Amino acid sequence: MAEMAVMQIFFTFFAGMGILIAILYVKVPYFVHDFRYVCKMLAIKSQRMGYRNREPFYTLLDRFLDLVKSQPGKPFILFEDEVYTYQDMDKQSTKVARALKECGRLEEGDTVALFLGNEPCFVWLWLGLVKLGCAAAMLNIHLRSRSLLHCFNCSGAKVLIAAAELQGAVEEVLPVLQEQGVRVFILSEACDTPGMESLLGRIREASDQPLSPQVRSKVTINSPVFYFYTSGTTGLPKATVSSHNRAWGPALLLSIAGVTSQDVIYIPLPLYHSAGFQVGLTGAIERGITVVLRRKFSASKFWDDCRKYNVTVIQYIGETMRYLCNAPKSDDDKHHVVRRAIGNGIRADVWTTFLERFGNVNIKEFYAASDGNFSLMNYVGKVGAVGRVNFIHKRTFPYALLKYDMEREDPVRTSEGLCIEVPKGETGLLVSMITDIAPFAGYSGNPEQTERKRLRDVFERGDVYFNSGDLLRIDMDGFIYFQDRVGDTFRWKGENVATTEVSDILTMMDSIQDANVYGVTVPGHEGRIGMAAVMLRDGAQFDCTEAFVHTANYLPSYARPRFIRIQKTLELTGTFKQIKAKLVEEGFDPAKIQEPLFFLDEGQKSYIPLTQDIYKSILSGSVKL
Ligand SMILES: *[C@@H]1O[C@H](CO)[C@@H](O)[C@H](O)[C@H]1NC(C)=O
Ligand SMILES: CC(=O)N[C@H]1CO[C@H](CO)[C@@H](O)[C@@H]1O
Repeated sequence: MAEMAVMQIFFTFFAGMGILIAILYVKVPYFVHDFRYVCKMLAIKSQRMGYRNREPFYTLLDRFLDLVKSQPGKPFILFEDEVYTYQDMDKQSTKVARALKECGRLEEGDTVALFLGNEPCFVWLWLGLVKLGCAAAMLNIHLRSRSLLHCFNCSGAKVLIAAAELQGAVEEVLPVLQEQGVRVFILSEACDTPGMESLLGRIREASDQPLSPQVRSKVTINSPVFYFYTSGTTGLPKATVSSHNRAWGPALLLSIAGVTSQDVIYIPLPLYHSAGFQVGLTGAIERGITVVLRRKFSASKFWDDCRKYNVTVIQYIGETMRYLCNAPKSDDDKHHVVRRAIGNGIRADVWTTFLERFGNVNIKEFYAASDGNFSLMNYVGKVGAVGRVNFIHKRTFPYALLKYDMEREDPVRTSEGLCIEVPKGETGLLVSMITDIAPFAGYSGNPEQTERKRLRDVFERGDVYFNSGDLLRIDMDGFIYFQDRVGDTFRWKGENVATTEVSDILTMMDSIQDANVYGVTVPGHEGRIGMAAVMLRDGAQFDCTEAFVHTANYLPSYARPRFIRIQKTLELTGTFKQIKAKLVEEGFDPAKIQEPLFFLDEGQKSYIPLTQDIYKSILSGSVKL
């Protein structure tokens, strides 16, 4: 009898569970995905707690050194026809550390700026620096003159290491660097320029005997390990610092995205950006996998590389996915073993085309504010979304979409001075609460810019949120979609452009009194291309060639305004902010704009009048932008 009763209880229990699961399945169709994601997040959280609580705490370098012990012969970096195993990278980075300690007189806690493109030595230079307890500042290789000096200086570095092919760019700023007592090393065999030293020979001659961990004994969990640059809302780029502790956040994204220790990842993105370096490279170290590193993304070589190296995971940005879809079709399109793609910025139309054309690749789109402390991941694979509202995630990292006034470029406030959350389906400004577990480290040496990213009195007096500067939308099923950037930055060719930086450069010209810089969309292109409305000084002429030379000298190519329109006056808001919305809408169509309109022609090395013919060629894609 007792047995019967027990059976009955069991039966009722399981039937009840069955019904519950069935209800959940109908009512909450993504329950399984949500549940798995929450479990994964909890596992990651406890993994990080474990790293933190170890004595001494566990860093990415410790992880790398463990891999060197456990899998010394496994390839770590494949580059062109070169193969570097985990052990090779360890030895090479030890040589770097020894060479720099000696001839660079580096001390624990120093910062060194790296100015080089994707190549294996990027990785061993960084590892070498970490072995010395130093941090690396990753300079964008497109930086020149003033922006190069600015970025170098805001990291506080006293040493610069540059690739041989960038020697010219360094020579331009060398007098200033020398005044500041900066030591400059070039990655070449020999260097005749006074004030620069060649480094390769010294690395080669250094011993590969492991250094005593004593040389980095003062490193704490909060010591900086790298600086990346972002174009925040205004001004020149800002350095965001990452500590050993914070570095684990992006390094664990591959794990969250389901990458296993058997995978091979393809990184065609620049290592001086945090996507390529932190998510891709340090993520690979966290997983202990092989990295196929490419100097520069190439749509025509992409799949050949994937086949050649048996790549299983690719890293992307929206632009690279669009280039792949625009490339000529081939019978081999589905012939590869790529099973996962991780990145951000893929548009819904490209996503659909990509899957149709290249087969069943699981696309894990994420959203991250690298300077903030907030990320979302589309763990369901819903086309077009960057993430999904997840109750537990939202409780742990509170965030909201706020009603935003596009004209005033500020969140809308109630009569009490508080912000308003938009209802589902409407677009709003993403803000995330700054808390102990989601801190905002701010920008190195730039308290004013740091404060601008803090939004206060959002839902209560005294609360503080991180202002992402991004507009997002949540649909009825809880999927989150990226809509646009606001304020003073736009993206072009995968790079962020700060409009005030560009207008500062334009107004350095004698003829230009004021400049209003913004981005305009071009059909078939991701992001926005730079455009400026400028007002000339009284009696001044717009000198097309001078303007070209000036922007080419001071701005990286992606930030140069491709279109310039001359206005008699620049329109301002009541609070003296420049009005951009109307200009953005008017775009660069000469038929619509009566004012003088110019186009930056790279072939002619000058701005030239934008005619209807040129306009048409741009739209049809026959003029390359
Ligand atoms: C890729 O896989 C094939 C078949 O498994 C193997 O023969 C080849 O050596 C692999 N190539 C690389 C670079 O690992
Ligand atoms: C979402 C996110 O990246 N959160 C991280 C913010 O920083 C803290 C401390 O550095 C981490 O513990 C969180 O995981």
